[in-house]
Amino acid sequence: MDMQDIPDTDPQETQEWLEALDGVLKHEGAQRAHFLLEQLVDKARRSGAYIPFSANTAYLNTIPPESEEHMPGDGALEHRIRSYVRWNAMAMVLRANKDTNVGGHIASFASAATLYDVGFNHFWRAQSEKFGGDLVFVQGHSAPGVYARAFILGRLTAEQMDNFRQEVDGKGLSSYPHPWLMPDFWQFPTVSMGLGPLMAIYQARFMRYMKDRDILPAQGRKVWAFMGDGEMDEPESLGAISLAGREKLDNLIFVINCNLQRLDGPVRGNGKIIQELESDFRGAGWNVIKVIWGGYWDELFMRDTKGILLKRMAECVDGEYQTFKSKDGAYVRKHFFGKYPELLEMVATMSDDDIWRLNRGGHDPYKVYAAYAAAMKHTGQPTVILAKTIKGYGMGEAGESQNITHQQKKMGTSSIKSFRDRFGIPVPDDKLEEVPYLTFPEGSPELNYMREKRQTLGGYLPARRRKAAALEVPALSAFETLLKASGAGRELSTTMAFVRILTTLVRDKKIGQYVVPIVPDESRTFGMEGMFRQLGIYSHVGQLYTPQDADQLMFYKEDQKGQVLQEGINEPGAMSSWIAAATAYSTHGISMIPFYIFYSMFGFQRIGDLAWAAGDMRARGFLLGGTAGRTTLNGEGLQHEDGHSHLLAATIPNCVAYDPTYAYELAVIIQDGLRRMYQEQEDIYYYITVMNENYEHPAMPEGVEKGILKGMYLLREGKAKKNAPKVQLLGSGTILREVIAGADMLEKDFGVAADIWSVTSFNELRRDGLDVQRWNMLHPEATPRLSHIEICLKDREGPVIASTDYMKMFADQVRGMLPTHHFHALGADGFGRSDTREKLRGFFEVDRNYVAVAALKALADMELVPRKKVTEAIKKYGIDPEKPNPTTV
Ligand SMILES: Cc1ncc(C[n+]2csc(CCOP(=O)(O)OP(=O)(O)O)c2C)c(N)n1
Ligand SMILES: [Mg+2]
Repeated sequence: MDMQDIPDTDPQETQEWLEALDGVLKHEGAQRAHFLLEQLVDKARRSGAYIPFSANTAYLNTIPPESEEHMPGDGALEHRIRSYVRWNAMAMVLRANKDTNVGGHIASFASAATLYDVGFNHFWRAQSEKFGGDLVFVQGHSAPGVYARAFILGRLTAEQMDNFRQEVDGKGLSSYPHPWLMPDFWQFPTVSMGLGPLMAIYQARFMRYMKDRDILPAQGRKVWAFMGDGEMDEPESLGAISLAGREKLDNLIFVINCNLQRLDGPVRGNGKIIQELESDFRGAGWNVIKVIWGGYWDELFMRDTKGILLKRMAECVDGEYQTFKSKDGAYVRKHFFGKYPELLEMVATMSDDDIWRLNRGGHDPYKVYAAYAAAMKHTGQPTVILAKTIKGYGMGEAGESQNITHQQKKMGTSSIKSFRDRFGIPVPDDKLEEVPYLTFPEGSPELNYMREKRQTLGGYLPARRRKAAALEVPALSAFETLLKASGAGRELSTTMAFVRILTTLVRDKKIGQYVVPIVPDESRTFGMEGMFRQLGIYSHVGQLYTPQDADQLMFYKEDQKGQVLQEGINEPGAMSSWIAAATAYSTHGISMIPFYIFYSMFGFQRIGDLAWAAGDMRARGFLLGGTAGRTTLNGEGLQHEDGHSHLLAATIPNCVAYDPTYAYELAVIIQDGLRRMYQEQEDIYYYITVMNENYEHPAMPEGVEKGILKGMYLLREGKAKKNAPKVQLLGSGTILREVIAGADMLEKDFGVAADIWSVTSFNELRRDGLDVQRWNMLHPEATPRLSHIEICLKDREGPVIASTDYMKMFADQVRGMLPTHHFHALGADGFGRSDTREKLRGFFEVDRNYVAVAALKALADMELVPRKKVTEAIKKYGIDPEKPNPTTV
């Protein structure tokens, strides 16, 4: 039974207990009262009474009026400024949609205007010489409001405002916060709902990590994240809140704009989203500040001695609250207050307009200020502010509190007129249809006030820093041992090679401390457990226990100055940490070098949208897809064997992906990545697959570095007799070794000369090829340019056979770059399964046998060998031609 449904069987007794409590509160304080209450509950429970747990407090503001910190500054002036911002935000959407239909949102910001305004005027500190700055995640659909304010401040022009959502010709404004599109303005992409809250938590944690490791000074910086109430009822949004609570991230403030609606209708028509979120967050250890009611209600609360108003507030569901605000004062009187005679009596002297004016907390700057001020001061917990607002506030009949309001981008003149009147906007009737932008003249008190406020807080926001000081990255010679042959019988995997590179980097005097190894509970899988002891696992509280393996060399060492981020098992958390590290050059002005290694199968396909956001954010860092390939991770199976992560990586324009085979290739790729990202400060990030298959590694051949980076180089020239048929064999990752074996078989068994190419990146070859083709199309009479793959193969004879551990589509990417070559791609399409590598490679038809057969078949198609040679090879290599297609079984 809910608290509110339990009948009061003895009001006098109730009164006595309440008075006793009042006495304690008055004379001994809240802490003592809290102690006594907990004792009572504990006693009752231990006596066997069933007292269900509730993490909820009354449906009231958390901060009582007498405890509110008073807002400094000029409230009337701020109201006028906010009204102009509201108007311009609406105007830019209406104007942009007059003849373009490009869309935009009015209702979200209309509900959130006060929440942003108070922050801009009083709280959010910009990055400056002396101060690192607060990080503000703006909710995606509120972007027009942020542009509107920047416009009034002269940071954006009217032309830009008119080009809202029309970016192609330049001087446009992006639809939502996108650092890729507005790299000096937006810091955090938030419009893929759910990612903002998740990333904000890890930003706060990473900020603390940098501080604990003495890379950042302690400055009391905060991460502020705005989000919608609809956005907050999803796993991505709520899933990480327990981490923030557990780690006591008091540098984090969430502001949830509870306008009770999402896109289609109410968030919780039959319940109360604020109460639901309150218990979620309190249960997760957060400080919850509810800002439900505005100041006009305060007097009514004072008169509500019997708690009837509170009861009515508690029993109304959000669907009703929404409906009230879509009607008028008379409706609210009848349907809200009208339920109880005492309440009707309470508002008897109020006009319908007075009733209509009874405001919600999120629209009352004084209440919002008090909440923000309390959040800033709160220590030991993250804070969430649950602000109740009205969606489409001010839009009147065009959308206020209406289900259709989210996507409303047109408003009739009468709605614009009432908006004007409601906010006192000086636009005459005959100009209404034009919806002109408003500014405050130079020297006006409003403009001076706005500027002064921002000056006090260190400068304008949002603002994004594009570069940090360049790092001095080590030369390739730092990885010398990997450039040499591993030696006879000394086998290692590329994962082991990677760990050696990482170990070298963390020891580097210049950049070692900026390296951030990130592993999602998989260090032992990748042979990285040596780093536990060597670098320490980051923990804000250090290590409060003796680890079980304390007597061992590589014990599980947690440390406040630990460098390794040891994250949870599934990837969104670790990826969010990686993003925070990979954007530290911008958010903190210090380049960090994150290496996040994970099972490649649990990478892009699990956290694809975060990888996309990382591209948008211009993240710089390394992602390592471990245990990669469809057939290389023997024994696991369908869910673990990845045959497509490179294709997913290819969808991100600034993600550079490689599938190396040899330790020296990996060293060249990582060294160049360091140079490009941290020395040249290119806004790219790397995806590199590494494998757990052990084999010998040759020494780096002379002069191959450029080819490695461009995507392919000649590894071995075919050496068969004169006039022998020739083939070009391409391979990547571990399958390159099958290609080499296939080449040997072709030469030995069929006298075919096979040139072998190590393809480190089909993705890069394709990008380069497309770029060249585009140029050639647009310059039809110029000497055609050649792509890298064309340069490699132009003087080489014979068909091209490419084999990889990924879907055929992966190698097929270069088919169109080779118009004069016969091309055939082998690849591992279909669901994976468990077995040995050898069996799997036969099953998926990517092994040496298939390389040889495919090469012979291509030669037969070109009439360079007789067809019966292909049949002979099929027989000789034990291939069953009637074997089912692996994609179908
Ligand atoms: C991942 C994702 N799915 C869907 C959308 C489309 N979408 C945009 S806003 C919105 C509703 C937002 O409601 P709420 O979070 O309450 O924000 P409000 O506009 O009410 O402040 C939806 C479904 C999106 N942006 N991202
Ligand atoms: Mg909402």
